[in-house]
Amino acid sequence: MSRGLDRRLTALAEAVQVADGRLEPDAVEAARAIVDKAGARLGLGVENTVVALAGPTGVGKSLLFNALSGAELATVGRRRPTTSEGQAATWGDGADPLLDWLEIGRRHRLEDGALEGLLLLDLPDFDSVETGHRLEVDRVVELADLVLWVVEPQKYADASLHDRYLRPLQTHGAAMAVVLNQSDLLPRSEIDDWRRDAARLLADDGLPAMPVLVVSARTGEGLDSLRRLLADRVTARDAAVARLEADVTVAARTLGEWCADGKAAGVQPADRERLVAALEEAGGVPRVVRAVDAAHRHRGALATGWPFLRWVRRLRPDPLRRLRLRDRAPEGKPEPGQTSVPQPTEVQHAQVATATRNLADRAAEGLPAPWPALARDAATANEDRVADRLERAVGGTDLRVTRPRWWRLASGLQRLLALAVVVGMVWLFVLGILGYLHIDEVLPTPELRGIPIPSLLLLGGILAGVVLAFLARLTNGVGARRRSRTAARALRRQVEDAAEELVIGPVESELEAHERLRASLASAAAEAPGRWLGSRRPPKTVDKLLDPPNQEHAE
Ligand SMILES: Nc1nc2c(ncn2[C@@H]2O[C@H](COP(=O)(O)OP(=O)(O)OP(=O)(O)O)[C@@H](O)[C@H]2O)c(=O)[nH]1
Ligand SMILES: [Mg+2]
Repeated sequence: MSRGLDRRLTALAEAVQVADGRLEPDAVEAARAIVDKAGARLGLGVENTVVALAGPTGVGKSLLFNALSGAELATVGRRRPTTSEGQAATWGDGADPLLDWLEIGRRHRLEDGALEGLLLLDLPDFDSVETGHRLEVDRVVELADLVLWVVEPQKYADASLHDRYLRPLQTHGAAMAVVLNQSDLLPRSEIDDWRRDAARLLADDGLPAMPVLVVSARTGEGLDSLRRLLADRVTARDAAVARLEADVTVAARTLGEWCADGKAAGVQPADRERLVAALEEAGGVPRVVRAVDAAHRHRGALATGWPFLRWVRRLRPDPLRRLRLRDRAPEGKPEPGQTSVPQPTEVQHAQVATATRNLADRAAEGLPAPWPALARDAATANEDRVADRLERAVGGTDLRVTRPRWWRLASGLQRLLALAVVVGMVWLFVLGILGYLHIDEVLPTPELRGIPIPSLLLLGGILAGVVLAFLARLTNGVGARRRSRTAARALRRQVEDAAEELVIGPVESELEAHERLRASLASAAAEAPGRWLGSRRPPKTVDKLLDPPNQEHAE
């Protein structure tokens, strides 16, 4: 019978789990209390039906209790308030665990076939001067399966009844009835007007379908109808489930006030892009990319430049070494605190913070409070870790700065050309000295096509070396650009991972939490989402659809 309720309770429990720590603690606690109460109540079985008599003082609750019990169990008094402690009359066996749970000490066992399973409670007055009475009534009204609101001709319109109990319990139409007592005090002609007026007030409270019974506890008039109503509910054993269903509906609606009826906008690609760009700036990525470019040119010049000018190059440090970055880091194995890439500046921090907040705000668009704040908190929760995480991302990136193979060839060639220059120079120097000593006839100078070979070696060596250096430089420029692009892509991937881990993941998990809450509340409320989610007060029509909420269990 209660499979639908079980499903709804499971859904509500899931919703409570998601809502915990996110939504208003009081509302979450209230929903959790419903889940706990329902578990306890269902655990005690639905064979017994708990019916509470509640109402203002002196309306005749105790007399009615006695009349239904057929015994002088309760004290009926003229001094108000009379009843100060709840007491129970039970029809049939097995009510004790339920009464223990209800914390009702005074118990009377009765025999009556028709009301077998009824557990009737006489309560103190709810508008008592005694706070203890009020608390006791509120406690039991919270737990009872069916509440009979007892009033009399003077008190049926009391604001405390309507404002404090009936209107807030709009959803509980199936778990309540109104008993107009002391009808013997009115002339017969006025009784119908009274009933009509009471029904009108109830309709105003949002309870148009609630049963209204006119009785007199003194004369016994109308008590048969009341007994019939009780017998019906007791034999149907549906009151406990109906009551809990109404409770679950209220809890789901209350939590639903913090839910949108659709999905959030989600993380926007443009915002993700801006965040990654800001993180790249903060992590010094442009600087590293420039260093990759410069390092390749630098190393290329050292390897392939004109040997006689290399010493100038050697005076300058290697741009990548200067940042203490490795050419080839094993990807995903960063070493924190190893690089000399500068820490983010204040301005860069601020830019990351702005991009983060914008991303969170836009992602949570379409959601009511507190979700935008939750998304923002999630997005900024890792703010302190940004600098470290970026350093790890940059330091751990495999920059893939490789030395091209042709450098060795070019380097060898340059060495050969340099040798030719030196040989030519020494040769010419020796020739010069021999000429000075006028013994240059001793060593004939070989020629190639009329050009003396030593001159050819010197000049040709210089010319070829410079041309080779120039061509190599052009090629190295191309290589540097290609390598810096590769490095930029690898760095971007790492920074994207960091953005995902620090900001985007946490934001998306909040949006998912909202989705989960929305879905579980929709199944907990057993209503189509959108009818009531996100609206502070559910529309009346929904109440009508749900009243009585146990219809679904009639099957
Ligand atoms: N005429 C008339 N008097 C009634 C009727 N029901 C109760 N009374 C009287 O109303 C007075 C109060 O009745 P109780 O049963 O003690 O009222 P109660 O609602 O239990 O009051 P508390 O215990 O103070 O909350 C008593 O004098 C009853 O005799 C009724 O149907 N007709
Ligand atoms: Mg009483």
